[in-house]
Amino acid sequence: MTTAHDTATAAASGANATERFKSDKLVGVEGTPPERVSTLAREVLEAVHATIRKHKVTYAEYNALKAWLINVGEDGEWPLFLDVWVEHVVEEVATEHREGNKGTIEGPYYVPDAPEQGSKGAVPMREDEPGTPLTWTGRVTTTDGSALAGATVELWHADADGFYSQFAPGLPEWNLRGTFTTDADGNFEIRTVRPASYQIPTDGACGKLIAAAGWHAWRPAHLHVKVSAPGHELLTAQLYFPGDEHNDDDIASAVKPELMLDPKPVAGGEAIEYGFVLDPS
Ligand code: MBD
Ligand code: FE
Repeated sequence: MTTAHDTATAAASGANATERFKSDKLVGVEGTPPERVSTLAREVLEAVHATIRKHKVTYAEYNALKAWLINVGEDGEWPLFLDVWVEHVVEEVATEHREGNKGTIEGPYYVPDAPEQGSKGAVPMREDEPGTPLTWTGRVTTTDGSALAGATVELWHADADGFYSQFAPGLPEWNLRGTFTTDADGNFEIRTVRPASYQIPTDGACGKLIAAAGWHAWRPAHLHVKVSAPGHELLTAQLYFPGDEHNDDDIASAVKPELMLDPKPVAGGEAIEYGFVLDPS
């Protein structure tokens, strides 16, 4: 039997992430004053120049860098590279004013418009979906504690083998991706399965960097969410499971103590309780 394991490649998931990004995001610097573009570009380049001087970078190393950067593009891994090693600082700066829930990075595998499941239901999954069943209950409130009815909770996560639908082959289109809407009291209840820890693709340019540097390629198991309500800031977050061996050395630096779940064993699986507090916009 052919499984996603046998056929998932960096080139395939990277190309998907690149196409996805190009179709979803408004990209451009229109409206950004030239002084700001100049400052940012100059300071990034100055940091590169300083590194070259400090470490006396050789022509061999410079050419290896050039070849590697070309590979990142060829493998479609710019979304992966940037989201793993850069996005966490952008997220930190963007959300430092918040009083509500802590968030974290979006990463490369979000897809908008996942199927609507109401306030209570299961995410789309295969009949024999592997993994420990999870029942997740929670409430969405605003910073003064009042419930937000009709708030949207979008959930997406890897399966029990660490694969994301639409980025690894062989999975139903919306597997483990769903959109939920809070009820009149701000509550939701979601049934899904526990995801596995995630290893970023090792056969592409990012994997080459990791191997050459002697790093590891792992993210701890996580559930991705986007939570939104009219008049409130969009919250993008990930929730983590205690005891995962990569909670303390996530390659994407995206774990925060506030985002740790506390799963309780129940008949037929585990129950988790986690709600969200949104900042008024
Ligand atoms: C992921 O699943 C992820 O969440 C991030 C941030 C980067 C790579 C893969
Ligand atoms: Fe992820």
